[in-house]
Amino acid sequence: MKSPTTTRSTTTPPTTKAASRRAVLKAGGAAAGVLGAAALGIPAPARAAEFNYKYANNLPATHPMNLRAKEFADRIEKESAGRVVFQIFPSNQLGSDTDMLSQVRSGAIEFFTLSGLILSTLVPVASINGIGFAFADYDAVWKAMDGDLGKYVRGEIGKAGLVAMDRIWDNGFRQITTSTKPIATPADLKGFKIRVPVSPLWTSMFKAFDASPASINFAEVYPALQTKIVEGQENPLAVISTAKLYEVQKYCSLTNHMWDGFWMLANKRAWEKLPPDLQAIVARNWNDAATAERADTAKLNASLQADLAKQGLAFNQPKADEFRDVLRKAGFYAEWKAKYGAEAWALLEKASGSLA
Ligand code: X2X
Repeated sequence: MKSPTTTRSTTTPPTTKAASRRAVLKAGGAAAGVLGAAALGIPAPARAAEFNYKYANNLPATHPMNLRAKEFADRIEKESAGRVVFQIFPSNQLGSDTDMLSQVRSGAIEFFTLSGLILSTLVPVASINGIGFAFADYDAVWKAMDGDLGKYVRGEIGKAGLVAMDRIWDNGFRQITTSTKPIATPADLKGFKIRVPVSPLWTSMFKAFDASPASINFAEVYPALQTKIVEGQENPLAVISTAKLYEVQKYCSLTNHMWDGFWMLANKRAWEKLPPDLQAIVARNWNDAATAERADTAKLNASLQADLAKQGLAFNQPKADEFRDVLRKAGFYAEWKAKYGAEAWALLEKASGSLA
């Protein structure tokens, strides 16, 4: 979207809607609901910057991703002397992940954070970090994603016409929640109705457990659990907490079955419109925001269990090896190695160790 390049006014008050939206964002987005209502249908921002860009995502305004995005968007505005201004649209305000992926491709939104697994509907290799039980811990994750595997994936994203910032943001290791029973062994997943994000890797993995996965965008997860369209879902604790999934789930099984992260994606034309000095400011700040968000999220994922237990979730800790064995015997690793190809698989195994 091209905005008029008038001088930024500091005297004209912003519109009421924009003012309340900014107030909520400033307050740390304490109330996603209020933010959602305020931002619905808002026109272009009152302050005219040279580059008014939209950044959209699927997470609640209270998640570290949105808190850090707001902080670093402010830095971008300051460092660029007001030439680049980001409006942040959290919580699927601009549509589901599937919708937003189309929008960032067309240029209707300029920036968008998306799970690599969902991005794989466009860039097949982007789901590779979600291979079941590949990473033992965060050290292995960052070694891969800040190293050769991440570089390879970003190269493929570039070939598909999107620009990925270097540092992937943390979603986290994923855990299974249910309204019906704890998942203690792989047998508990047989016939289990579980929501998975829209991605062939997720469907394939839960089918390998003989579960009954349903592909549902995150925007619909809470109501799908509430109305019992599905029995369970899987997400890191920071998402289970900020999206209040504990209100509609009883059990949380700490399976740590995969690591998931969000690529900060830019529409290519919007990126190339920024002169090099502004590209440098934007890239550095989004990468620094990712670093800060990783620390916040890892801390939350490690500390939230007690909080969530107080909210009524019953926790159990299944044995990961039993689940991994089922995947191996089902031919899951062999199948995905063939799909991604030997080169990408070797880059994964460099950080994960042998997955055969
Ligand atoms: O859709 C999900 O479950 C979420 C929020 O984790 C992702 O964006 C992949």
